[in-house]
Amino acid sequence: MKKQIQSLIFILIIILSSGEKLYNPIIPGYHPDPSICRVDDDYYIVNSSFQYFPGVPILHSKDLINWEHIGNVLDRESQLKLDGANSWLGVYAPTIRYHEGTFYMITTNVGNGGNFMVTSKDPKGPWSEPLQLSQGGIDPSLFFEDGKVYMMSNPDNCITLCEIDPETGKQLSPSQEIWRGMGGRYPEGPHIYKKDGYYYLLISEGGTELAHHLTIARSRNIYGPYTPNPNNPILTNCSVKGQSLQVQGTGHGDFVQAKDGSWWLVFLAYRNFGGSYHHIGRETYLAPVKWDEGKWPIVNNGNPIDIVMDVPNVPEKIKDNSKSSSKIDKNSPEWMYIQNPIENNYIFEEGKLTLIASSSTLTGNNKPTFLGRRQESATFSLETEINIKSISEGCNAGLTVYQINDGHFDLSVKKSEDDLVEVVFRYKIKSLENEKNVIIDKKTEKVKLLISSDSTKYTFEYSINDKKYEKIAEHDVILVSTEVVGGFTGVVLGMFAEGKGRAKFSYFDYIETE
Ligand code: 6LW
Repeated sequence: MKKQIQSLIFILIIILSSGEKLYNPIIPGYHPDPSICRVDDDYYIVNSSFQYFPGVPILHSKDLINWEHIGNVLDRESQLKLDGANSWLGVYAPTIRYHEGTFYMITTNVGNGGNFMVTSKDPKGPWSEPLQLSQGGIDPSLFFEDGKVYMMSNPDNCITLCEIDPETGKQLSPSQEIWRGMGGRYPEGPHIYKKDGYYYLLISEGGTELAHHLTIARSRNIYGPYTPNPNNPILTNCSVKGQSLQVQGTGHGDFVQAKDGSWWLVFLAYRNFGGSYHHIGRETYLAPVKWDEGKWPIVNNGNPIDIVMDVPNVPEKIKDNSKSSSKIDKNSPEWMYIQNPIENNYIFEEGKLTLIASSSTLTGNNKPTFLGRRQESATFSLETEINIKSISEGCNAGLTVYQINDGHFDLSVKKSEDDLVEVVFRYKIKSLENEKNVIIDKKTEKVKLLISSDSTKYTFEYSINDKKYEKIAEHDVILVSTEVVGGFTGVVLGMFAEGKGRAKFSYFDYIETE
């Protein structure tokens, strides 16, 4: 009863605080390939995570607008091996589904084992050990009906369906091709929904870049034949109406029906900054869907997606103050390692972190010592402090603006074996590399490092013993954009240590300044 009253009060608050504008993205920063499910009043979204550990962030919302990162589905090495993974590999698009008291998450580990599924009664975890699945392709999804569990994915550029045993993962029926899409490249991201006697098959085409779009087909039989919607694509910004918008690359979506019967689509898109470039990754968006009985779904009235859209009765975005600053906290789900961490290289104390350098550099990408969080706002400032006494000879430690192992800016403090102390700014942008060093007094006690962005540039500064900040470099954000350095992720802001020995970070202050 108490729970029902709480839910009623919450719904009342939402109605009273609803507006006419929908602000996107609903989950900013690198959160691609969203999949969603609703259980009563609660919504859950999962995203792909690629080379980062833990994998597959899971977020919770009561209203589709305000989201909280509640955990990560794959948080043990036994569930997720990331040997050799970079921003092109690792965990691709996941699907989340809820069926008869159990949550299912199915995804692909590209480079380390392929398709697998985990389950849990509680979305916060712990999730089960993985069940390996034999059907290939990427972007697996699940559909439950009459005691049967169907899996779909896209081997050989064709959406393919089979039946599986959810207890063992064993394939129970042959893989059968069901749709090749409308002829766009990379038919992927399939999901099946049953509505008004039809099986609707939603997919992405065009690849995850500018031409990305969503198409849909339907059939009275789950195995087809599927008839395409004459009005495909049902979502695209790659059109005359969408061509000048900052939001591009709309695709990879999943429908959800709210308790009031309304339909919504979550999907990915990216925001361009400084031209046709995006650097903070593919983000999670929301749009209203009109889906009348027996008819095809219409997304956002057939209009392209913008940052602000007129949508009636949308819950208000409540500014989450905890997001404006990040603390070093081992237990907070936002923190990520590159590949499986070497646990002993990370010593957490209240708000502080000692990093022990691994033998790999960031560029070398073999379990480098790194801890970071997504850049979720185009404008931000990030500061840390390193006590000079805490750095070992031979250690280079600092902050990184990291897109991929061959695409990052780094600002650090380095102690050489001859006790020389330097502030180092360097970049690695594909085959371009450079380093700028400022020698500082050995008697310096502490160095502060500051990275900020106004959405078009990153500025790199340092301060010696609390004196005024000095700028060491400033570079266009587009240099670490997906268009320049590649990968499927977005910028992650992190601390790293290379070389030998250790260094202690006194804090990590990330503040969104938008
Ligand atoms: C993902 C595919 C896609 O698995 O890109 O945008 C791939 N869509 O569906 C990596 O995110």
